[in-house]
Amino acid sequence: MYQPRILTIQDISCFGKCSLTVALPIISAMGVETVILPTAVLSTHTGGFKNFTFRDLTEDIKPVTDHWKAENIDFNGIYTGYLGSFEQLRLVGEIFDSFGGFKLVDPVMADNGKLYTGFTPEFALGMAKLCSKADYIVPNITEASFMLGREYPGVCTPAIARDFLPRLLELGCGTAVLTGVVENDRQGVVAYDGRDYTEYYSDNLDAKFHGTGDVWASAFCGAVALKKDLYTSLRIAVDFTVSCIRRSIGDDEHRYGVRFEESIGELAGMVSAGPSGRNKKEKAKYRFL
Ligand code: PXL
Repeated sequence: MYQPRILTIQDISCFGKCSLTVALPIISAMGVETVILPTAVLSTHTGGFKNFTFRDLTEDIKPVTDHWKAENIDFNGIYTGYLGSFEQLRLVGEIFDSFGGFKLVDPVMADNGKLYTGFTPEFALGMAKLCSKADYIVPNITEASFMLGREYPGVCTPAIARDFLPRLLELGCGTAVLTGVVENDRQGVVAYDGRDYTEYYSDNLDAKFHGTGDVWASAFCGAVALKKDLYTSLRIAVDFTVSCIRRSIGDDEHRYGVRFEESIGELAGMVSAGPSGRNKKEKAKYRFL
């Protein structure tokens, strides 16, 4: 039976529950073969930790992908997350050109109006160029602001999302998804493919944990690889992320990452659950823009 295979390209933060240490288990749990290309190995992620180690693996990227080419290995999709340098952006662009499947770019760089340690506004423009080659991009509003050179508007409302999304599409991607959109007491995502806006919201849990963007993007990648429609893919990713956050609330020891391990068993059910969400009942329940 058909099993999709995706490649995910991002760092390994050994401690801290983000990037590859969440992408690999989450996408695998969805029944999708997950090939990894680590771009760097860090002792921890860079959010809130000091003196972390950083082993750059840029030099290994080309030999690894050359070997895959020689072995005729290919993919149904490629999902990129945290990338650490202009050279890595260039190499990933080459990989996009020479391997198959959908291309999903999570331009991991920033949150809450600020760039993460080590990133510059120029890097954000380089990331915007990589987005031109993507079928899907999934920035938060801070990353979108830096990539478009626009002022950070603060909380991303649905109206702000509708203002930003057409401009994100002008970067050249197929579908842009803004994550972290807040509508009253709900939080969710809004997508735009140049024709339709598609949105999905769940409860707005008043909690901030590191790595939730990576959890969301990983579940979204798995759902797209399984050929779920856009609405269903957004829904699976939001519902899974909310489940992970819910389990983590009150756990002040683990703000460096959510307790996704305890929710991972729910993913198989979310993936196999019937309707696409575009039937009448679902349409009545969730408002489309
Ligand atoms: O969660 C995103 C992420 C991934 N990888 C590294 C990070 C961060 C966010 O800070 O530092 C190394």
